[in-house]
Amino acid sequence: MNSTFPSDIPSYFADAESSFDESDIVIFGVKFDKTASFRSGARFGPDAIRKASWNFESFNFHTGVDLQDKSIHDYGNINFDENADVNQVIDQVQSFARSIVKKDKIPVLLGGEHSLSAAVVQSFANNIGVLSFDAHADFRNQYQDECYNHACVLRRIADHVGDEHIFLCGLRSAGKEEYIELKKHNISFIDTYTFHEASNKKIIEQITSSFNNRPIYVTIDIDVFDPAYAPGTGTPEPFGLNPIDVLPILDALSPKIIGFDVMEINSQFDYGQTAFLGAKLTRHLLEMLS
Ligand SMILES: [Mn+2]
Repeated sequence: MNSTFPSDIPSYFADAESSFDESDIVIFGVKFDKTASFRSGARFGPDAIRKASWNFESFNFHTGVDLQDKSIHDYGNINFDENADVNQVIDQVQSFARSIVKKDKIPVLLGGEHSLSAAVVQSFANNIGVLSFDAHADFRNQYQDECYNHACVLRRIADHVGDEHIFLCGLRSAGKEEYIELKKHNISFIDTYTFHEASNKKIIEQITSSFNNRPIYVTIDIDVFDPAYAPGTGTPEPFGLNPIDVLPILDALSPKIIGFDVMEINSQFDYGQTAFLGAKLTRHLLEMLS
């Protein structure tokens, strides 16, 4: 949709003005969505988030941070062969993310389909915890003959960090077999119905106690939010979270956060509101990272 964003805004994430070498945080995009099973188009996510990012003031009075004071580099999008399959792209993302992590910089992935998050998690040692915001369990061992399918991402993450070091927030959709697997593997989660009734304090306590002081990687599938806030996504699922309700959780965990991603934004299906939400969330997390 050409009219969603002005055409004369820069193509990089707003306020990400540092070079790679001088940066503490590296943003990169991956325009890949080949395993999409319902509505593809998450490949448009990275650039839509970047364009939307210019809508906001660089200073946020709520966090007290001016993003211009942070050393952030926007690498752009990772190049891959247009015939590349998901395994090849996963390998590329993993080695690129590893080059960031090795230099003690914080990786921030803009997706792209959710399967890519596993590659960034794998670029860290396996002594981390992963907080996943997702409407879906994505806990299938295989889907459509692929191990790295968007429907398997949490399972691949569990393979790396261990079942007990995952927390899933905002669940409201899982196949019956998948739900049984989730229970069998004893994955900690808070579903959207429980989340709605619980206090922030209780939710934060539950998450922090399950991570037991580990460093935390946060993966956000934008479909965790109610389609009223995030209609621009491949598999929208009603009864979702209200975006402002996740901020206290992110703020409480922020001293432990070592990287994050924002995935599955598909700007073909809305007027930009999902990309604006993704960009604002990205900015908020960037502001909170130490
Ligand atoms: Mn999802």
